[in-house]
Amino acid sequence: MSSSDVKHAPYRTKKQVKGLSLSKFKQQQHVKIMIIGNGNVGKTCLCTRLSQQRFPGGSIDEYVPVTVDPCTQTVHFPSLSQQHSDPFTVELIDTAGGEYYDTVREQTYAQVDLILVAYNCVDSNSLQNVSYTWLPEARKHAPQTPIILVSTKIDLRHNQDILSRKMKIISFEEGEELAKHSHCLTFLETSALRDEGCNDFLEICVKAIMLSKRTQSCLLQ
Ligand SMILES: Nc1nc2c(ncn2[C@@H]2O[C@H](COP(=O)(O)OP(=O)(O)O)[C@@H](O)[C@H]2O)c(=O)[nH]1
Ligand SMILES: [Mg+2]
Repeated sequence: MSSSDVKHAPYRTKKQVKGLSLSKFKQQQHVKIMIIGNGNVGKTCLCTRLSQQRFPGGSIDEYVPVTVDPCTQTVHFPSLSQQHSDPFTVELIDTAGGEYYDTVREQTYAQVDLILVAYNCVDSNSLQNVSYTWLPEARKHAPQTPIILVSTKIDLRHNQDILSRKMKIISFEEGEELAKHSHCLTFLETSALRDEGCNDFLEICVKAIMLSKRTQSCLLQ
């Protein structure tokens, strides 16, 4: 099936996705999520924040890793536990560029329930590559899989160095516009460093997956 034949669930705001009740959905206890985007946009730091509730190395200066190993974790969402008595597991798969990693990444697309496409909100090149590289690659290998567009490092919008260098700062509205236009399911902004937009991030991912599965099963009937 080519990507043009696929009907994706319509764009929803973060609030709309978060407000969904999981009890409406056929339950799936284990989901797999991968993250893609330019090198250095903060994918590994976001995965570490989401899975281990910390920033790698503790601070920017001590930062080392290129990728984190795929990590499966049981997620306890306060708002989900009332709707869900069984534990819910989310497997987060980090990725990187380079020849070896390209093959691994391409093989991973077929296995995941959701793709996070990340860009850094003070790096226009990383945003351009969302349209030129990452969304086309994701749609090619996984035409039906829902995508969430993710803006990273939003703490840098207030960084004195960035402000004094008059660098272009990509706004929430610009990110949301691209997400709508590209048929992403929603748009989320994060700072792994300052732990902003991270504590309900996986809850929204899980709800986005369920929403997308429901849309696709309705379309098949
Ligand atoms: N200011 C800021 N820096 C970050 C944040 N997340 C990651 N970084 C820094 O950005 C660089 C690249 O991060 P990394 O997670 O390795 O990017 P990846 O190549 O996309 O996996 C590192 O120097 C991190 O310390 C963030 O939320 N805020
Ligand atoms: Mg990395």
